[in-house]
Amino acid sequence: MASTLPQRWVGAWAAQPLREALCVHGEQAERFTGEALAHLTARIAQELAHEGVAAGDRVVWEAAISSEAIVSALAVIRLGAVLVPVATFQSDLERQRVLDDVDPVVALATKRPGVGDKVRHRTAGLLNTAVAEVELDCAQGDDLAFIIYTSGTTGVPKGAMVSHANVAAQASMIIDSWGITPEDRLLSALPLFHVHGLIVALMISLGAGAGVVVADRFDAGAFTDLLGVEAITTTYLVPTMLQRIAENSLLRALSPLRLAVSGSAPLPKDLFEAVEAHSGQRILERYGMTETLLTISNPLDGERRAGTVGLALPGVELRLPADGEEAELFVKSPTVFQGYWNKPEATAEVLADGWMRSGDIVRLDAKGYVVVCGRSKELIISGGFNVYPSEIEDLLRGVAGIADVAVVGVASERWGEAVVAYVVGDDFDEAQARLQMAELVSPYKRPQEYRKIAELPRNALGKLQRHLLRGP
Ligand code: MCA
Ligand code: AMP
Repeated sequence: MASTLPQRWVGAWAAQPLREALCVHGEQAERFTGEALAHLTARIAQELAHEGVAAGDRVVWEAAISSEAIVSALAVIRLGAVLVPVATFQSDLERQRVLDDVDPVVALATKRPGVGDKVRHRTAGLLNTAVAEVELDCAQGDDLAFIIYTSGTTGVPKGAMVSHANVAAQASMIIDSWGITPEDRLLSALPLFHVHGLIVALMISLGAGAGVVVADRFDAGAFTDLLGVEAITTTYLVPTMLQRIAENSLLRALSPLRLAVSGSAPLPKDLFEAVEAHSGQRILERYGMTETLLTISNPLDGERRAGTVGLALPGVELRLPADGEEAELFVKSPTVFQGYWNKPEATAEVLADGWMRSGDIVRLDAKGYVVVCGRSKELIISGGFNVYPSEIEDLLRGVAGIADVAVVGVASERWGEAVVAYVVGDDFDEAQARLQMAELVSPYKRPQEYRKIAELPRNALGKLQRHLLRGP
C-alpha cells in the first residue's frame, strides 16, 4: 500500500520543517510550520493515549474550524484512532443519534457538553498533563481512519467506514491527477465534517506537503481577498460558493489560480462559462460520494468539459450506460468504503462484489465524459449539503396540524436545490413548524418554504408522486 495519510504528513513536515504548513483564518490568522504541526499533533496524540484512547477506538470530533480542533483531528488519526466528524451546528437529536450508533470512547467538543453521559468532553487544556509514550503513525491499510455519518433515507444516520487504505489510495489519485505539490497553497472554506473539506481539501493537501489555508466561514469578499493575500494557487469549492463570488462580481480574483475545483453538487454550465469569461479559469469539476471518495474528475491537462464530471480517476472502474443511454452509475475503486458501521443490511443494499451503487443517473457525452443527469435516490442537494426528504417528513409528521407532508427539492439559483415542504392540514401553523424544525435539525435541512396543498399527488397504489411537486 502507498504511504498512509499520517505517514505522508510526517514525511512532508520533516522535509520542510520551517515552512508554513497550515494557516487557520478565524478572528485572527494562526499559522503553523511543519515542525510545529508535527510536535503539537504528537503531543496531543500522546495526551489522548494517556487518557485511555487507543488505536481503533472511535473518537467523535466536533468539526470546528479552529486550530485546536484541526490539530486534535490530525492527532486522532496519527494515534490510529477512528475520527468521527460531526457538525458544530447539529441539533441535540442529530448528535444523540450519532453518539448512540457509534458509541465513542471520547468526544472532542468545543461546546455543549451533556449530549451523552458516557462520553467525556474535552476542550482546551489537552497539553497539560503527563504524557504516555505510544507509537504513532502505524495504522495499517485495513484499519479504519474515519466513520462519516450520512443521514440516509430513514432519518437514522449511517456511518460510512473509510479505511486508511481508502484514503491512501485517494491521496495518490488526487495528488497525481491534479498535480498537487509542496509549491501549492490551497484555500478552503469548506466545512470539515464531510469528505470534501476534511479529507480531500485539508488532509490530502497536507499529505502532499502543500500549504493549507482554511477559513472558518465562507464570505465571497473575504475569500477572494485571501486568494491574493495568502498567495493561493489552488482552491476547492461547491457551486453555491462560485455563485456567490459571481453575484458579487469578484470572479476576476480567480484568475491567478493554478487550479480551481468544483464538486459536491452539479455545476451549472452557465456558471462554468461565466467563471471562464470573467477570470479565464476553466473550473475542474469532479464527482464523488462519501462512500466512494472522489472517483471521477475532469483532467488537469486535457479538455475540461462544462456540464460533465469528467473521466474515471486512475484505478477506478465505472459501470456505465451504453452510448446514448442513461443508467445508474456503479463504481469499483480502492477508495470504495468498508460498509456502514453496524449496518450490514444497509451495506448490502449498496455494495456487492466491490461495486458501489451510486444512486446517480449518468450518461456519456460525445467525448465519453460522464454527465450526471439525475438521481434514482430521493436526495436533495442544497448548497452541497445532502438532505433526505423522508428524514424531514418524519419529523414534520410530529408537528400538530400536519395531516400529510412531502418534502422535495426545488430548483434554486442560490442553493442548486432548495428544501420545500408541501403540507396538507387545515390547522397547519407555519410558525410552529419552523420553531420545531429549528429545534430538531441542522439549519440546511429545514424547509425554506412551506406550501399548503389540498392533497398530495399519489398514484393508484398510494405512492407519492414526488416529481409532480418539484416545480418552481
Ligand atoms: C447554510 N445554510 C443553508 C446552507 N448552508 N441552507 C441551505 N443549504 C445550505 N447548504 C443556512 C445557514 O445556516 C443560514 O441559516 C442561512 O442558510 C444563510 O446562511 P448563509 O450565510 O447565506 O450561508 P453560509 O453559511 O455562507 O453557507 C453557504 C455555504 C455552505 C458556504 C455554501 O452551505 C457550505 O459550506 N456548503 C458546502 C457543503 C459541503 O462541503 N459539502 C460536501 C459534502 P439561518 O439563517 O437559519 O441561520 S459532499 C462530499 O463530501 C462528497 C464526497 C463530494 O462530492 O464532495
Ligand atoms: P455525499 O453523500 O454527501 O457524499 O454526496 C454524494 C452525492 O453528491 C453524489 O451521489 C452526487 O449525487 C452528488 N455529487 C457530488 N459531486 C457532484 C457533481 N460534481 N455533480 C453532480 N452531483 C455531484
